Amino acid sequence: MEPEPQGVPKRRWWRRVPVRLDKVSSHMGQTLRNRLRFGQLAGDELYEELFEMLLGSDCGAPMAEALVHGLREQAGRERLRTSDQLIEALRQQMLKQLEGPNRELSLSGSPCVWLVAGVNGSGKTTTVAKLAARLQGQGLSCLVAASDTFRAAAIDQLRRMVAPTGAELVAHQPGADPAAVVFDAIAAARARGRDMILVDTAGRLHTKDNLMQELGKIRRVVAGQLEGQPVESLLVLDAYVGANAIAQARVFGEVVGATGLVVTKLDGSARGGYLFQVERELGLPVKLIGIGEGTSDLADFDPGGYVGRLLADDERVSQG
Ligand SMILES: Nc1nc2c(ncn2[C@@H]2O[C@H](COP(=O)(O)OP(=O)(O)OP(=O)(O)O)[C@@H](O)[C@H]2O)c(=O)[nH]1
Ligand SMILES: [Mg+2]
Repeated sequence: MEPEPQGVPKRRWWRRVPVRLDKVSSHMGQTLRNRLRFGQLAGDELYEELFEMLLGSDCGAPMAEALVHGLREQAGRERLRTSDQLIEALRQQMLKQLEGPNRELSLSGSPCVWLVAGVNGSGKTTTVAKLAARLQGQGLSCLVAASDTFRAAAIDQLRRMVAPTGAELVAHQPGADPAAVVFDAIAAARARGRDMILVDTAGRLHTKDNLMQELGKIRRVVAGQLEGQPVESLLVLDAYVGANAIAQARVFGEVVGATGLVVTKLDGSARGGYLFQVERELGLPVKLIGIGEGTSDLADFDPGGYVGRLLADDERVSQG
């Protein structure tokens, strides 16, 4: 018997990986900086235009309003005048909206199970492969459960993407019971002493009820085998789809007991503000962001770096 609880050493292996956020659009920040710098914006017009820019970046109206209101108040109170002062105040307002939630990914449990769910095409399978690559790279052995048995091609896609990561795949035939795949993955992880199980799930089924029942069953199997698990149920959202996906995501999130969000396809999307909106609307922390199709294009969501990118901090540097 190990005297030390399982999972404690694992936690040390999960290191925050700094990923450059160059691929996240800084269009809004660039425009704002330029217009402020050339004195094109002042007074009411500044706040109206900022509101429009925030809406355009997909922050959602309530969040855009909160940010503009907060900035306006701070600017008055602190008598802010220069473009740099205003940008700094906007940064503080944005960070205030993002502070609070715990964005850590739990590694507890032996094996530790992470479930990945979300509407079709949002990037679940790609995210599972990215997580496998990252965890394997940090010395954690992963089993990937191919629980999207709905489409034959889904299992092949997962096999292809996971193979280079060194993680092992547990798969059944197309059409098999997705919960049975998870059951086998747990047995295999125990027998082989693997650290983690990553579960890829289907995004579509014939009916929504069917899908929801299936996800509920997967959760029950995991909970029955490993008390209190899965420790992470990650809900994947596509930044390109934006606000339309939120209602659907809410239903998924409730069924899988979501612990956090993964927002994918932020690379090149002008909808960088979407993260503010999903956190507010879904009441869940964004834990990871997808910034490309490659297996290394996954970043921890770090509010400071992210807001800096949105506000085009590199523009400030290039201005000297
Ligand atoms: N640009 C970009 N593309 C991404 C990202 N994540 C996923 N994709 C692409 O999005 C498409 C769908 O990704 P999948 O991982 O298959 O999505 P899924 O949710 O598993 O899809 P279904 O299983 O059909 O529901 C693929 O073409 C991916 O390469 C990302 O962060 N950035
Ligand atoms: Mg998939």
